[in-house]
Amino acid sequence: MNRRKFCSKTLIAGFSSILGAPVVYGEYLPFGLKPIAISDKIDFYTLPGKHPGLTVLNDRPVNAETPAHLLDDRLTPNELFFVRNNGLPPKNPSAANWSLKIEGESCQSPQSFSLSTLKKSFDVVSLDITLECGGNGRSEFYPPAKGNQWTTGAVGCARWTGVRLKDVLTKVGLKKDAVYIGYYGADTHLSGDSSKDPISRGVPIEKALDENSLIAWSMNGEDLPLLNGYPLRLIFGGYPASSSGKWLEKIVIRNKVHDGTKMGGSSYRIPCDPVAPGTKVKDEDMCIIEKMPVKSLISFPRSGAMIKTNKQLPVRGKAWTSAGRITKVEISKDFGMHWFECSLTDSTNQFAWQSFETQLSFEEPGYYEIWAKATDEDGETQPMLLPGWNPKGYLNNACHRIAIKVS
Ligand SMILES: Nc1nc2c(c(=O)[nH]1)N[C@H]1C(S)=C(S)[C@@H](COP(=O)(O)O)O[C@H]1N2
Ligand SMILES: [Mo]
Repeated sequence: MNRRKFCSKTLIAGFSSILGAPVVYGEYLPFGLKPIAISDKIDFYTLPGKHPGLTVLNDRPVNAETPAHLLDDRLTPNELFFVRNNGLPPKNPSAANWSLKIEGESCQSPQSFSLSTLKKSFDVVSLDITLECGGNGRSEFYPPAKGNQWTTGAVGCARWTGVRLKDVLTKVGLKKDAVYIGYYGADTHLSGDSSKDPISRGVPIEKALDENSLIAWSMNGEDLPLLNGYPLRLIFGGYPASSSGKWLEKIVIRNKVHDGTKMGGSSYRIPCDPVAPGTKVKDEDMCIIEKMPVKSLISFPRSGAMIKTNKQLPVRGKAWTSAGRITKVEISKDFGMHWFECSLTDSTNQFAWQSFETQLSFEEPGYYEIWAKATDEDGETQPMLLPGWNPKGYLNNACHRIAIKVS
């Protein structure tokens, strides 16, 4: 019998330093084998309160997306909800000492509300609302757009509980010239410069006064996770999620379009008129995104699934829109030549995503793609190929595609 040959102590020490952790049974590791976490580049980096299956795109600021197959739940669990930070979250925010200021040139009587006053003084409502980052799908644009290379997972739908922003704004009073609101959060700029905001965006006053616009402290019946804005945030369905301010400390009522950080230039703005890919667009020709497009995503099976011929394969997913409700979701297995209509659940309220489901079977062995396409109440539908290129790669609502191998 051959005696096993083991790795030397020096080699094990080297592995340990690459892994950032001691290799506990290192002395038994056969010579010639490398820890798989080195050869497969396994990522042990997990975010506090978040599922290890999230794809971390950046850790400073934290940006993490949810793989499509982990978006199969009717409501996205808190630990699976994507994270998009522009700065550094507050360290240990205290709900007990939290206060929300409402002020601004178009505010009649500026006021501060503690979290408990908010909860006591206004109607408490819960709504299922989809949040999607304006840059979701950015990775597909060509020429490429700078920024987090989101694939499909900067989206989720949760049940948010809080008070209507409208009720709070009515309490402090709007001056006649109020046209916009802006938010400020307790997160800090990456540079450490406290005079700079990581982001301070907002919405037109009509959107702020919408029944569905919330100041929320709870997500799926629990406190907000720290990374999703604990203890208080704004929720605006149908808008780019960048308007849903996290760690909310202050709302300003403005007599002009809010001019906070990331309201101008190419941030969350697209050419007012379509441009050819790669075009440089002047600031004055850019318009603020005020509507997220109709979209869908296949959450089962996961891309790369292998199945047998003539087996019924269940296919499931989610669809959402800023306009009313989704009226139809179709699936194709032949690159969009033929489409099959799926069964579709109702939405619980406006801006909630809806679940679709169908079954497919495949007669011939080989490679297939399954594509999904949603249509909303306005008759808007998803393009099969990339929609209009824009400098920052926003609003990609091309059909979601997954790959299947049949044998
Ligand atoms: N204070 C604050 N609010 C913020 C952000 C931020 O960096 N700071 N990011 C915005 C952006 S760009 C998005 S897409 C959403 C992401 O919300 P989530 O991290 O809860 O998924 O929060 C928005 N609200
Ligand atoms: Mo975003």
